[in-house]
Amino acid sequence: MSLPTRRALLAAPALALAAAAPAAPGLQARASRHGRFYGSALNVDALAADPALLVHIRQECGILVGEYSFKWAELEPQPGVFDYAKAEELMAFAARSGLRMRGHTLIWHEAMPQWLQEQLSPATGETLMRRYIGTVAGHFRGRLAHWDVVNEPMHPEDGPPFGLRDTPWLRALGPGYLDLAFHSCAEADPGALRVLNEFGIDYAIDWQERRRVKLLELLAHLRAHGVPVQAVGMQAHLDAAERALDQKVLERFVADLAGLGLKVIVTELDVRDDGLPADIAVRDAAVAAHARAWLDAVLPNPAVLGVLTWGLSDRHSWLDARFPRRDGLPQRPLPLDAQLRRKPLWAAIAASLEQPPAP
Ligand code: 9MR
Repeated sequence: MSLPTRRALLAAPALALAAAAPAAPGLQARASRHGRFYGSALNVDALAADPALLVHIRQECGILVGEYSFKWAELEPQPGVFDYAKAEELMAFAARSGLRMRGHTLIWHEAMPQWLQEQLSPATGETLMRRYIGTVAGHFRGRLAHWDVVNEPMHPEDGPPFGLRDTPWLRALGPGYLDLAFHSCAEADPGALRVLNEFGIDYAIDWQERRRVKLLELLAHLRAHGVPVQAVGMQAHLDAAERALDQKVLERFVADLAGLGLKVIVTELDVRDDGLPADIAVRDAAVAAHARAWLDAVLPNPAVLGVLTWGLSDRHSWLDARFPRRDGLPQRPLPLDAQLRRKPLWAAIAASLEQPPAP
């Protein structure tokens, strides 16, 4: 087979070229060489609105997670009225694309429906939690690879034991809400890996060090008391302008998690660049180098099962609304740019995933 001439390439319709998925193996292909996975969060709206993105999702990913569609406010908008329509759209896309799904998330202090915030009390908490997890995890039983059973439970500054965040669940049930959540999930869908998912555990700065220390204490306690937590999700919402990335600290933390018998998943990787200059090449290089340094510290540990980014393309990221750049430019936090071209961050993730974990 002869290669197309430069003239033929130039003559090819630009649209066809732009729509074609890249031929080189995607991130999942690279991750799977060492038995790991790569995946992305996907917003259900993209299924109808962005077919070009879906081509690349299939090319790069082995697993997906709904960005919003599996949260309580979405699944049970009114008491006892369950609506799985959007979650099932994502499940169907994943199934016909040969992709696995993660469930995100059962118990969280955000995305709670209004009625739940009103009803949740020490008198109702246990029943509400048991019923919700039993119903929802039961509905998806056998179809999800993992559940983020409890999301973002840590906030040592709040004062409750174990560095736990002062949330409606904590106030209703005390620290035992975690036990109840993990046990209920284990009962309803024993095959889904049960994950505690957390952010702000990435850097060698005081408030994050406190979170790591307290999280390890909490997990040691849960494990010692037979609570069936099986993995920790390190969200990895990184900041390219943060200088306190200490690979030794990260290595130690992941080793400590593994020492408790836990698996680790990088669940929501992205790299904000609002602290960097406008120049795209400068930004892309800094974002890639930052993620590479973080991943190269975490991924060598064989307890790490895989990596997901919080979106695949810069077309859509929560960061633009949450941390808008002062110059008004869109952030460039994800592996593909807004035209769905692979960026230096893509290459950094690929290279880090390709290195064999330590034996
Ligand atoms: O990206 C998500 C955004 O679209 C939602 O409005 C928001 C609230 O449900 O959640 C965002 O995703 C968060 C995730 O669920 C948990 N970790 C932090 C993520 C970014 O805020």
